[in-house]
Amino acid sequence: MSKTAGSAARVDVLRGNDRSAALYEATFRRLQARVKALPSVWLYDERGSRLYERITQLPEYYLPRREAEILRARAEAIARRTRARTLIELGAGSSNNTRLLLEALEAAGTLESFVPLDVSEETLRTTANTIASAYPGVSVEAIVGDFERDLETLPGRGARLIAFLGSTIGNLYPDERATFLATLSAGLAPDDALLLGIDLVKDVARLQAAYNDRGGVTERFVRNALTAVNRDLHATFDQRRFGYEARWDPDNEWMDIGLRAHGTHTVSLPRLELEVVFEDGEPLRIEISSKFRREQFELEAGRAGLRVASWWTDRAGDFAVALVRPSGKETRNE
Ligand code: AVI
Repeated sequence: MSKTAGSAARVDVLRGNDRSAALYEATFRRLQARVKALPSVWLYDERGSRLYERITQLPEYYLPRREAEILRARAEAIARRTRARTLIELGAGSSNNTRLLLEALEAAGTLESFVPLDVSEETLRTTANTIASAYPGVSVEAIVGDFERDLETLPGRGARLIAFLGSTIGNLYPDERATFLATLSAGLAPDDALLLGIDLVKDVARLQAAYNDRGGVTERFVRNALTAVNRDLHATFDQRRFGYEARWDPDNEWMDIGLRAHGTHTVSLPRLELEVVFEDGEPLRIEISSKFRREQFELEAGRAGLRVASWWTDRAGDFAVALVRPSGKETRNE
């Protein structure tokens, strides 16, 4: 389905019904896994997307500021080296840091189109229209879709730069990450490039603080996943019967973010014909947020047929931005 918004932005909605069916199926499966979990897509309804925007402004949540520091210093080099005609952004949200790339690519005179992709239609429409008015020379073709399922059909003319910022790659489980990178890699032409925002392993206290902010915004964001499941699946999650918990898992090097049951109780999900028993103290994982080391990331990229052409960090070494190319495919730009 294609809808033209009031401004110059175009918004395509991909396979809305299929997406819901896949989400319900994944919800059914994960609630019965050894460690119970919900797919993290539930976090990003309209309210969740707004709460996430608030998280990005929190003093404890250093990620977007570190990424902006790197992009401010490197956007011109990225534009020069990629000469991208199409900028695609996966999981675009409000595209705040992406504006640094848009500006550099526009100044380099190569950019023709911007393709933001996100699951949250309302947020995407706002972003697409704001960017269409700020960059009248760039055609904005937004896609409501899922960055894990809709990679095969990414559009674009000429050299494409596919940005996946904010360390959202860390929200994928390792096997999902491998599939994601391999699928992206298979669809890349020799002149295409990926730009990934990657949060790095660091002092545990700082990581814990970033996901346990004093104002409780992250807790509200995470609890909103239960509200969304209750609304869409007529489920009976009771917020009072769960406590918020975000803790560092040193074995997997990820933040384990979710809720823990207070008291043994049963939750019904009538639309899935499912009853789930939570034991007292049992965790319900809502998302993971993996933190990375350079060598490990390069290995993973290599396994997917990708090579890290550049790896830039902020001054404090908290965060990295990687420019990644398909390996073994000739490029004219490097
Ligand atoms: C979107 N993603 C990179 C965020 C993160 O840091 O993993 C989601 C988030 N969850 C809690 N705070 C932020």
